[in-house]
Amino acid sequence: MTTATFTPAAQQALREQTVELPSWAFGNSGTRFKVFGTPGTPRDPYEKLSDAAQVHRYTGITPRVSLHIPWDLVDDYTALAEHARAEGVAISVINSNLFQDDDYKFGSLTNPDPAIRAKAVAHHLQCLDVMHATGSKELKLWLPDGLNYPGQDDLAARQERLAESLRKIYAAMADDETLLIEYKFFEPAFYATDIPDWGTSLLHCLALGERAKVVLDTGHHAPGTNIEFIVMQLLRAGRLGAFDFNSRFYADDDLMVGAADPFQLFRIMHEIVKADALAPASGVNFMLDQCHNIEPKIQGQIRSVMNVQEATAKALLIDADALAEAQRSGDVLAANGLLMDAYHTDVRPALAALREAQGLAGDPLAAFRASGYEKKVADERVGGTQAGWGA
Ligand code: PSV
Ligand code: MN
Repeated sequence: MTTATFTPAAQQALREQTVELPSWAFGNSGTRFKVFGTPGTPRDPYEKLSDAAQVHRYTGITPRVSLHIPWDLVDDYTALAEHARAEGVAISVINSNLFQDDDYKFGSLTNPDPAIRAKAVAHHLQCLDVMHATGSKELKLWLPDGLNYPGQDDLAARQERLAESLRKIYAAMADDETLLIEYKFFEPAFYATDIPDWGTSLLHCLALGERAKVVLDTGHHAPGTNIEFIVMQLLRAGRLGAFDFNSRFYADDDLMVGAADPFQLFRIMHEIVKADALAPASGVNFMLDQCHNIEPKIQGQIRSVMNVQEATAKALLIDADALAEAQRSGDVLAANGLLMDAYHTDVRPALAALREAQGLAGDPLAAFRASGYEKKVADERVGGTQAGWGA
């Protein structure tokens, strides 16, 4: 395998790249069959942020953490934000939760009952309060609403109710705050989901205004979907607000990004690099949305960040001029070959050198494993209840 050397521009892009971490990745998670506990798992949002800060300490590119409300409810968000800052990270996107309240059995923002819709809207106002106390500027909404059976409710009426609920949330937001609307094709609903695809999400965003943007989550598509096409189209429209990295073999598996299909990740990063959307200034928030059910959680996050960096570095290696020329002249094999050459280049030594030049360990995973942090927290975090979905 050829090894890479980065151009100064590629080095700069890799230095500027950031990836946001999800607080929930540090708590326990699992399937409906079993949730395995791990010694040292955080018991509250403070400990989750401390663990997230470890990922930033070793990778240097994960300075922000997403919270999920009410999983990350605390009495004092100013104190939580201060704790994050002291640990070296910042609280960023606030995620609402519309999927764990008994009232939402038949929908939240789309529910036929106006009182339940009002409750779901009010939850977003609570999330806005959290944003104001923490300095967050982005509110993320994933809508689990949908139907299990044809005829269960009126498909069009649900869209109208949704539009009205979203208008109320959007109207409560300040001019410098962004509403991120995530789509997912199925689960928990099996017949029809109310925001199943990027088109539906985009239509609602367009109706709301410029500060409403689409969230693309890798695991939220039918098998075989060309995700890089969607990335390209949303970037063209200026409406890709956030990208939830993870990988999947079957459905919404939430496994480590780059684990199932590193070539797909490379193709996605190619579109992002081409559209100049990599840098934080592009306005696209790249995040991990993952659950580490069986692997050590902090290590799983570090590995994921490294996988994103490797795919990005390979995308940055593509000879854009040669590619444009091959495309212009209709040289299909040369064009495809340029992508494959970049994909098959080993970028790991060059990335290690880049990290070392920034004062980081060349191998963040090995450095973290050798640090003793996991043993330290396992010894310290005795008693209490380990965090998981719902806490
Ligand atoms: C839904 O499956 C989702 O991707 C949304 O982003 C949620 O907020 C998140 O997972 C919870 O893990
Ligand atoms: Mn997601």
